[in-house]
Amino acid sequence: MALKNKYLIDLLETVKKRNQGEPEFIQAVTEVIETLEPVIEKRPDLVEAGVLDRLVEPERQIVFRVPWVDDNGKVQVNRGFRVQFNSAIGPYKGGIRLHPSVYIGIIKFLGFEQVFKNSLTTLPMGGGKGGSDFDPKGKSDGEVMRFCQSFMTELCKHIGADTDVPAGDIGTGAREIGYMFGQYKRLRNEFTGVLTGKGLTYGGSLARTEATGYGLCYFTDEMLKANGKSFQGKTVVISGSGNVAIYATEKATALGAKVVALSDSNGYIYDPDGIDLACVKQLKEVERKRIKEYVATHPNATYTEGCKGIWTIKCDIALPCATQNEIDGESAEILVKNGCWCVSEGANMPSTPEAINTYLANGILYGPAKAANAGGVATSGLEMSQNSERLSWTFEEVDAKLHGIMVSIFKACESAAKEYGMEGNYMAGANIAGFLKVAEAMKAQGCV
Ligand code: NDP
Ligand code: 2IT
Repeated sequence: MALKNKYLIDLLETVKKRNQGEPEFIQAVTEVIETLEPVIEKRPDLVEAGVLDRLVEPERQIVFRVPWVDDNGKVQVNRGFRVQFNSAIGPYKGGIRLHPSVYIGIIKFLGFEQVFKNSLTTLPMGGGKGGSDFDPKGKSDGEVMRFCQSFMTELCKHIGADTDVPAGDIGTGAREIGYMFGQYKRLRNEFTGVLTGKGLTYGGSLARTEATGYGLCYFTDEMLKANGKSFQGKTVVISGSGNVAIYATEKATALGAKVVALSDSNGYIYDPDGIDLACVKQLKEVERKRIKEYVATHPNATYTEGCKGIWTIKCDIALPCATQNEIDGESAEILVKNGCWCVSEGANMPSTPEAINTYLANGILYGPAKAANAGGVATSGLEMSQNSERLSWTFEEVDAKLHGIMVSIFKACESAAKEYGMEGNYMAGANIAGFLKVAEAMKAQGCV
């Protein structure tokens, strides 16, 4: 999409100049600015208040050394990040990513998207993200614990239940959150809801583990229904085999679909009989093994090296649940050619701009990440509520609230897209609806 508005063209130029060497952040900002053009034309007051100029600059960025000692007694050093992007509508909120590819540009793109996503949830949460280039893969529990304790020793100075509340993301699950929570409590002598995704014995919420994958399917189901379709009897391909992929598989299957493929960064499995999720949970959640082990016990299934090939499998619905830019223009073309008619995003920014253009040009039902995967952080918001009132809700209560929130997010995307003349473009709808609440709050609070 080519921008026509001079103010937005100049703003994007400034963002590109100021954030050189951070292509993922520039990609995320470009998509939002492009879809906000009709809003900006209608709302000169927001331009006057400098809302967008402020929105593209994080409120605060913290970068720190994370030294820890490995099992051989050797000192290791990683780099830690927390980007506190926007607190207009609530305390900063967003996950912590532990992956060797992490650098400031990844954390900034994730923090920027989190601002809009959290706004869409209807809950009072600002946007933030953190992480480190530490790779938990192949590390012992002791090494992971020492890393997490060191990471939190610095991070604890910058977060708090009413300031900034981190959670999980790639490489950060219940184990890591537990070690971080323990260290925070010890350093601050405070038992508060400073992290979400906690274990159920110390303040975690039921259904938070399932929330992102379930929420993705609730959102997608609503999008399908609005277009006269459903999951029933459909073939689904899901990338990744981590937290989001596993619970998306569980819910899509419960809604009547057959999930035939999963992946990790080494390759993908294809099971024409439908994925045996109990086996995947055992392999990934308990044994921390690779997805290729699945075929050892499933003779009808095949394993193929390389993760990109998963998009060549014929399907009705594709749910990318691994990482950013995992579907490029070429993969999107193959999906369309093979008859795929719906792509809904569990991962953050899994589709390149070329892939998105291919979806839109071919009338694919496209559920954008900021809306489709918001169920995780929404349930984190529900965990914060439970922590504040020192009560725990039942699984059914949390799940029903999550379902209601995902339906309302779909409706917000649908109606914003329609109002601004882009009916059916839920990406534009998500960006616009997410933006407007934050923009009004920023304008009301003055130039801060
Ligand atoms: P996990 O760490 O549990 O799983 C990540 C999965 O994606 C693994 O199968 C991993 O494979 C694969 N993966 C990670 N990086 C790459 C890569 N560079 N190339 C190919 N495959 C890769 O993370 P989650 O399931 O929590 O997160 C998945 C996605 O969902 C991320 O984009 C995350 O930001 C997003 N998300 C997560 C939420 C949550 O609540 N957890 C909420 C909203 C979005 P391998 O094991 O080989 O690394
Ligand atoms: O990308 C995301 O929304 C998350 N990783 C979840 C963040 C959270 O605070 O639950």
